[in-house]
Amino acid sequence: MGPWGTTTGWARLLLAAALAWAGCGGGAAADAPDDVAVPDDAREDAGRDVGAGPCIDFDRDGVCRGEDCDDENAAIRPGAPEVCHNGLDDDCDGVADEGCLEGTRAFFVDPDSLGGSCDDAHPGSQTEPWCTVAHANTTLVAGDTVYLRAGIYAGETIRPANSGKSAAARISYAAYGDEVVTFKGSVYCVRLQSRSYVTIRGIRFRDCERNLYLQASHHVNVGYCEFDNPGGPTTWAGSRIYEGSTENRIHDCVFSRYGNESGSAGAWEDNACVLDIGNDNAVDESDRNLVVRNTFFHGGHHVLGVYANRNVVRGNTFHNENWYPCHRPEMGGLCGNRNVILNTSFPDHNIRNVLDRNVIAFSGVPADQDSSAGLSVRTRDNIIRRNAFYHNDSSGLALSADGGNHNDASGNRVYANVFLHNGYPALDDWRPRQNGLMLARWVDDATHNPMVGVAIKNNVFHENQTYAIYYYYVDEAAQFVGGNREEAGDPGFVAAAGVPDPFDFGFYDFRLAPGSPCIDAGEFLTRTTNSGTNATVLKVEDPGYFTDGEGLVAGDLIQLEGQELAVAVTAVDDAAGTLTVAVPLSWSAGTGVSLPYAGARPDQGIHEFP
Ligand SMILES: [Ca+2]
Ligand SMILES: [Ca+2]
Ligand SMILES: [Ca+2]
Ligand SMILES: [Ca+2]
Repeated sequence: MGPWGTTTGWARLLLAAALAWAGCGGGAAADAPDDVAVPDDAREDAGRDVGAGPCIDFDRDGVCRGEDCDDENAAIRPGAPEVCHNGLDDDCDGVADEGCLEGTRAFFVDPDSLGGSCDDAHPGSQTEPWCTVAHANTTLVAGDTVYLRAGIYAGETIRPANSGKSAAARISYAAYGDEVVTFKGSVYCVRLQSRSYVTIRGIRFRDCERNLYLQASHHVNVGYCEFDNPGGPTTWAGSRIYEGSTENRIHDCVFSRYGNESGSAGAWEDNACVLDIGNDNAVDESDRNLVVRNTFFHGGHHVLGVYANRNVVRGNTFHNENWYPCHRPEMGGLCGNRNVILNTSFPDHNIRNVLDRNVIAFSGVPADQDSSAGLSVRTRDNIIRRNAFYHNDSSGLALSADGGNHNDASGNRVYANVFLHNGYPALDDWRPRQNGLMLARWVDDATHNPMVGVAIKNNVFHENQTYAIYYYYVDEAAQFVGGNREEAGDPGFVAAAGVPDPFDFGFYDFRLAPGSPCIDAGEFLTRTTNSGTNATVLKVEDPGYFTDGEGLVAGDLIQLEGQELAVAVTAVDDAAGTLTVAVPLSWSAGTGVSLPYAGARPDQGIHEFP
């Protein structure tokens, strides 16, 4: 059995949490059998499963949705070849990119001499291993893998002198088998500057001053790692992907605990964040990175910040309930904050990010303000869909222009999300903070961009305190709003009662139960403006609902009104107003366009029934 032929126990726990939201657990049928390293779903054990139901096979790969860990990508299914280095689990065995380091030239670092006495003058074999990662850094060339044996790596940094050359010829650092490899107390855990094609896998990092720093680097894969700072932050960002770092893939990791209260009496501040992509204060094209199936929690100012373009953030879980000591006796001396922020100082930048199928929950009370949203968006034209927003302190989602003309939240496409029980701020009794979704310009003057063209469709709002959607100095008539279920009674989810522990991501089940009023109650997202016969270019009113996957994941499947075939989008042209699809279709002008749906029309919410 080679390294990563099996999955460690802690990785299994992560997978269980991530799969519940990555689409793999969203199907109508039973969860995966136990022999694929995913524990049984607690919901089934509690007798709450809705049953197998009919076979839905949107991607027509011959595997029904419940057994297909991605039913919107025909290349991903049980039995498919595992595609290496894409950060995805192509064969649905519960592990991404397994076996992909086998066959590379292997070296060993073994500080505790488990396989043989270590010496950096050794050849680096399993029985004659090196002692230090520092030596590996200077030695590895493209095509090499260094396996790290169990132990504490105090003060070490992953910082290769060379780059890999291609996806197949990488430089890789991996924990050996299931062994527990822990870096501790380094100035940097990982520091890559102008490096590419590097893989880091299965390593725990504790209390490094800076965790994962990817600077001007590309095609770096980081999987099954943990970055945690119980000792508190030493700078603003625990991890950063910046200065034009692109096409990096961060998957199946845990990023946690980077934040505290700073300042002094009368001016307490919320300090630090867990991971930033791009730069809030400069144009930084750290675009098209993939952040998939990670768990993020406990940041000071936020957990994840995105300040760049076309990044894909999919199937992650976020929470930031009150956790760090602060001077708020009314909160028991503990503060939290927002989960995710998309911000910019340059309104023409930092657009078109995709936030899909994430859980964004339990934002907390900051050290410096009275409330926080789950997701705060101050940039344009992002796709925010199929996320579950619940129990956030103020809004689940806040679209705002906090920085005046530095910000512009126009043109976001907010669809098929669930907003449950947001907007009950512990300390803030101001009505704009008490809703599911808020669109706000704080000042109604020319120094604040108007917010226009926001699409809000097919979302389900339930048990948010005051309103589903609240507009503050924003013209509702200038947005595209329709097909939502806005505080209209029980939406008929499979399981949405009670209050989960913030770490229990499987507690709610936002699939629709039989008889749900959300079934077939959504709208088509856009409509064609041309007609076609066996054609592949659809002109549509608004192509911005859809993504071609940015070269990171498969393009969206779309399905036309009155048709059963879902086909993949291969290009989205905003300027031309077109979608190009992989398989020819025939349609008339005015035909509705949706993500894949069953029945007569799309459903409301995250999951299509049955
Ligand atoms: Ca399928
Ligand atoms: Ca599939
Ligand atoms: Ca796999
Ligand atoms: Ca893969």
